[in-house]
Amino acid sequence: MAVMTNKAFEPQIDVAASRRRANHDAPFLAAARGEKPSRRPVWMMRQAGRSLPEYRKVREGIPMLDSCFMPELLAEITMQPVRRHDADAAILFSDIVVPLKAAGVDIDIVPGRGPVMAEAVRTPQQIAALPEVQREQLEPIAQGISHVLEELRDDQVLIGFAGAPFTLASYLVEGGPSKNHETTKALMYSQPDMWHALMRELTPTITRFLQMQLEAGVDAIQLFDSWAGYLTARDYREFVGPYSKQIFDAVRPYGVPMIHFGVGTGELLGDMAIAGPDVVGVDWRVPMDLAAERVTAALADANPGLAPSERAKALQGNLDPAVLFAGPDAIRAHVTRICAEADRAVKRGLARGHIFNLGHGVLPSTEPDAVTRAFEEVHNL
Ligand code: 1CP
Repeated sequence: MAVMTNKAFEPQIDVAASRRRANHDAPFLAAARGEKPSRRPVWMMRQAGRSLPEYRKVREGIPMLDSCFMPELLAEITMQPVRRHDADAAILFSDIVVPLKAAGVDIDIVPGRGPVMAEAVRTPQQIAALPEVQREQLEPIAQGISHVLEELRDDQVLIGFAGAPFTLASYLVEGGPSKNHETTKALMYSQPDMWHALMRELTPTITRFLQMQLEAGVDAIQLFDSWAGYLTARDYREFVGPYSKQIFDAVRPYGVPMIHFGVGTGELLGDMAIAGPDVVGVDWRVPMDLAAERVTAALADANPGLAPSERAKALQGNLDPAVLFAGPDAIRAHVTRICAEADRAVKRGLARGHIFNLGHGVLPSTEPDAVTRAFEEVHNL
């Protein structure tokens, strides 16, 4: 069926309210914009939390979702990996379910498991009853962002984020983490109207979560569609991509780099680029130069009028998180290979720049020193 736009969804853009800093020389921003960075920027998904002893110490006795609403604590956790690893970007310590929690949805993060719903969302009534988050409900996070910005150096950036509608919907429909996302897909295939209604309910809340972060001063945003890789390109185009595109369209006026990432999305890279980000995140399964070819080919196909330079996006990625367990020689070899692949794409005009990252998040048992070493290798190249 055709995707209906939500008539009630008219995002209130307040670019003037943004408290962004003037950090134009930050390597992250240069790479994202296709300028030459003073060094290759690097940060890692899930760099905050999990693997760090200093994180486990400050979180002791505090439930995960409570910590996301404590301004000083969330700022401290956001800064820990930046101090330890000399990262070029901080990623806001939060979670993709935070806007739902803030809006009053009964959801918790269960240690060792992840987000779990008190009640899975599977009926039209439950979908219609999903609350839309209000700006005031997110105030502690805006305060936390201010604290982070006070501590970051001018050449470091703060990345805000949100979960994309599909990935968020998966937690709601399944009721928690899922291996195969079968209930979610069953809803999508058997009751498409209900699926689209769910997407339309989630899109404004996700947009508002990002707007709050942008107005509080984040320098870039990342839309995590972590589980989109479970879909075919055809399904992605019909059921998912249009809503992620609405979100990118809504926050583009803030003028900060926008990143789009999902796991196992080698077959979707082109469609995820078409949704409208400036930077495409690549998981570790696809070499960076091949990823660049897929992105530019899809954009050229979708819009034959685009100049070749407009087709090239910046790329982010793509070290396999498992390599961090393989010792210094393997880390150096893989970092060198990935940077060479990305540089090749840039030289051929297929990518605007490279932001080094993992192909997915830092695994909880990763040795923090291995992470520091990988950051050094990237900076020393
Ligand atoms: O008690 C704890 O420490 C809980 C573990 C934890 C942490 C540290 C969860 C539960 N979330 C987070 C923080 C978090 N979540 C961050 C900030 C930290 C950083 O990146 O450095 C971010 C960006 C997220 C985003 C997130 N949450 C995603 C998208 C990123 C990805 O990994 O693909 C997803 C899918 C979630 C859901 C989630 N939250 C937590 C867990 C364990 C999970 C995954 C569960 C599953 O497998 O479905």
